[in-house]
Amino acid sequence: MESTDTGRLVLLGAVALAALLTACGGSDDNSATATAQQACTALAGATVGGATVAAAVVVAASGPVPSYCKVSAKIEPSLNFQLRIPEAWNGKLHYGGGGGFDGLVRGLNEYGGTDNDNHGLNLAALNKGYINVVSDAGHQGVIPGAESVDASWVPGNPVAERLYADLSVPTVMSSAVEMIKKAYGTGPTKSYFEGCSTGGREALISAQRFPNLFDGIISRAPVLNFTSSVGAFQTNEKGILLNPTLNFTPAKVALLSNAVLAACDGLDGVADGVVSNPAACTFNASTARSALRCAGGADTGDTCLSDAQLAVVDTWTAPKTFGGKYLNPGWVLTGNESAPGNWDAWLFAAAGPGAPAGSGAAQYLFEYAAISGFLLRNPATAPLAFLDPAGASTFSYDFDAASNSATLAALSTEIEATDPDLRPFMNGGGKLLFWHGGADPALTIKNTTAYYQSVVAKVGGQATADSFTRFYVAPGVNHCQGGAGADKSDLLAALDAWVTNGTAPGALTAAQNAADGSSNFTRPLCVYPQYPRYTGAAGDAAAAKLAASYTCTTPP
Ligand SMILES: [Ca+2]
Repeated sequence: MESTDTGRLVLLGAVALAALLTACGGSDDNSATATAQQACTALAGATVGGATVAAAVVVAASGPVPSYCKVSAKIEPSLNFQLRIPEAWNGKLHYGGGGGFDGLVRGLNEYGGTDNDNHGLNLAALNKGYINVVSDAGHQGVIPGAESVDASWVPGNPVAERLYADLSVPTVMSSAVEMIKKAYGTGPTKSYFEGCSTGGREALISAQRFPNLFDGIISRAPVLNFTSSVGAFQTNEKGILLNPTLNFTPAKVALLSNAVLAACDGLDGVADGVVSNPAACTFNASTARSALRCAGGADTGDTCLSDAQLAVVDTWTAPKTFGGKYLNPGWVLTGNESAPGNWDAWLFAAAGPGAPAGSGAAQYLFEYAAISGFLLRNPATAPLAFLDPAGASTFSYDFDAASNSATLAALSTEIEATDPDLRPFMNGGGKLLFWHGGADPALTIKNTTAYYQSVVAKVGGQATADSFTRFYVAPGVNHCQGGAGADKSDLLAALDAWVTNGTAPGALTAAQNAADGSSNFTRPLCVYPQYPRYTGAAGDAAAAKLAASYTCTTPP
């Protein structure tokens, strides 16, 4: 400990000297100038802000990850988090949210490769010079590689449950800021939160319940309505797993998608495989029935949909209410149901060869985990549905039973991010960006749209809302990333410009990148309710790939 303390004194001296030199040089850059190694030296082996700390420099190898100081910290009994400290700190903090049921400290470039996908938000922030903070939210999932699909930790673990619901972010922030002060002699000048899915929920929870914690927040595809989302997952998967002869083949999914595209793709000015003007698209489950139904209603092959298959489409699009008051507004038909990562992953995936369709689908796995862990609170819960000998036992959970009402109400109050009153956050100067993929098969965009509109009403109308928040829709994009649309967008830069310079964001630019990181095409990322309308030359394939050929347009 003595050598660490000595090192810290040397470091603090260096920081003070560097600050003095910066001041003498007349620079207006007030960020602390310790290197990653110096920050690591200051923190390694220490106990800071209630957390025990290990820290070491990770040296850059091939690939997109730079050299950085990796700070691994733990708050007893079970809250783990990391700080990733860059070589040249920009003075700001970026807190990257979790996903699913959390349960692991997410990697810098979670999906590997060279592409900073939308789940590579942490790496993108580190590369901009932010100190990146990520936590496991207070528990550890037990299935390697599927930690975030595990809720078997919930029964009998109220501390972890509360950390997951809302307290892990402020708890980690408190320690993280203390660590930064120890390493640099000063806290961050600005702190931002950015997350998708559960990370998007954590973003909104922070704005609603801890309005002074962050200067700016980005909520992507948030899990707003936990209870009704789980209910909708159950309803959707019942219609698939309980119908072993359903046979909703990929060819039939493509048949449906192509029918939607035929009706609606061109309504935005270009047939590009993305319905960017969904407000003008009237193709719905009823249209599908009249256009695609097999003669007589029985399955006669891949050129039509049987009545059982059309019932799946009905269920997908219909509003559903659970427990008398928890509304899921249903999904829209997008024409991207057949895109990889869409219905295949979320509705129909099998747990393995020979297993039934849906048994490995994400909606089923999350439904199973949420109901067995959070609602039935069954301590014998298997971590994953297909490991449970009881199989689809969660299908019998009745959201409408009076005996379940109190549990649903308690869980809703604890975990849902539906409070529209963001006035404390707004009045404190906070800025908030919403983002949602237009073809999200996990969380319906209708929820985010409705919540955004509820915020607009609560704060006093559109002009007031526009003073602190924007809602961006990314047409054709799946859950958080991927799909037929342009899924890459630098919301952090837009947020930072708004917070630090007062530059309110308008239309941004989104890209879809190839696996090697090169751009397939770009599009404007328009402020809701606008959509990108093609205004380039007709039939010009090169122009259609460029954002400059589109104009953000308000639907009539
Ligand atoms: Ca189109």
